[in-house]
Amino acid sequence: MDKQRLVQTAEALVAAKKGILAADESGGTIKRRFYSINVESTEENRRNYRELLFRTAGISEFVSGVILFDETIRQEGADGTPLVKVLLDQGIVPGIKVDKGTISLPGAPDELVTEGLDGLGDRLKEYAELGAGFTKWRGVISITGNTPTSYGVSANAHALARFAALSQEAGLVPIVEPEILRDGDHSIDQCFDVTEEVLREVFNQLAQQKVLLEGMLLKPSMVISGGSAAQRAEPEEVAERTLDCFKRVLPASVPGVVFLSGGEPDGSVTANLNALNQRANKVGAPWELSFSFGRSLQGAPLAAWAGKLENTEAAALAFYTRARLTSAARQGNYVPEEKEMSAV
Ligand code: 5MM
Repeated sequence: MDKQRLVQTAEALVAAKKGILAADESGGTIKRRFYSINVESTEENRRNYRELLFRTAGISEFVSGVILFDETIRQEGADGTPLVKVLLDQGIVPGIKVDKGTISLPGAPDELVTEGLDGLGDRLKEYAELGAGFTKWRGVISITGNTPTSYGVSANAHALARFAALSQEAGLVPIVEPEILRDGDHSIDQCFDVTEEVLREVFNQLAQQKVLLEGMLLKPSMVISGGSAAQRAEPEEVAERTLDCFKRVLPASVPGVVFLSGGEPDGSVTANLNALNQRANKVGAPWELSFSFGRSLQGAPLAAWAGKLENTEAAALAFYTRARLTSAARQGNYVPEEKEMSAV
């Protein structure tokens, strides 16, 4: 394992002002996203849409890495240039989603566990040859009256750590994503408790499986109120509770946190990221607090594109604007813009 290279890549992914674009929607997810704009999910449409994101002029100012799906890492742009090269030529690190989605956890039908460990070592070797510098695996935890159970938490944490150890062995920086879904009416206190339990177990498993913490990134959800909670916590409280939780369970040797957006509206997820960085600037935090957003970076450009070639420029502008504002929030300098407010 080339430890130095892992550390360098992890640090580059959370370089100042920059974060990650999650464009790794699997077949079913991209189909749903395209359905929302009345576009058929063909290979050509998926290529055209993702290529326009990757070729958006100036995007490397804000984007350090892009998480790809298996199809995309093998795909060529309209002029025959591999999409991986389009990214590498701009100094953007290509990454790859390597999990194979979730199934019901045996013996715990209300919980999910992520598949994809079988044969992962060989797949990682191929992805490294194709140009990937990092990998991502997502575990899914939901907060309900009877979940998560300690069995559900430990099964997901174990798989995340197995994935991380295998990735580092292949020279790839693992992005460990234990997503606690926002669905439900739970309070921010319940989210705090579940986040603490999950991260504690994830880092316990990472330590047991000898993962180099300096050569990985954490992709968590923020500590927030459930999406349908009667009273939702404001950004300052989200920032305070999230950092308080992390201080208990997240080792300082992890170079960075790249938050997911989780389906939270663009305005509020950006304000939350901004409050997190403002608080970290004030009270201090050992980790870079950045982003690895899917929906919150792509909602506006997807709507502007609407599957039409003539909308490419408008979609690129929408993506550039969301990336610029998210980068501002990543530095604690975000000021909502009027145009942006009407677009979301
Ligand atoms: C972009 O969406 C990713 C792929 O999801 P599926 O495997 O369900 O198709 C997803 O893993 C994403 O990277 C994270 O959930 C973060 O995305 P959001 O939209 O929550 O920022």
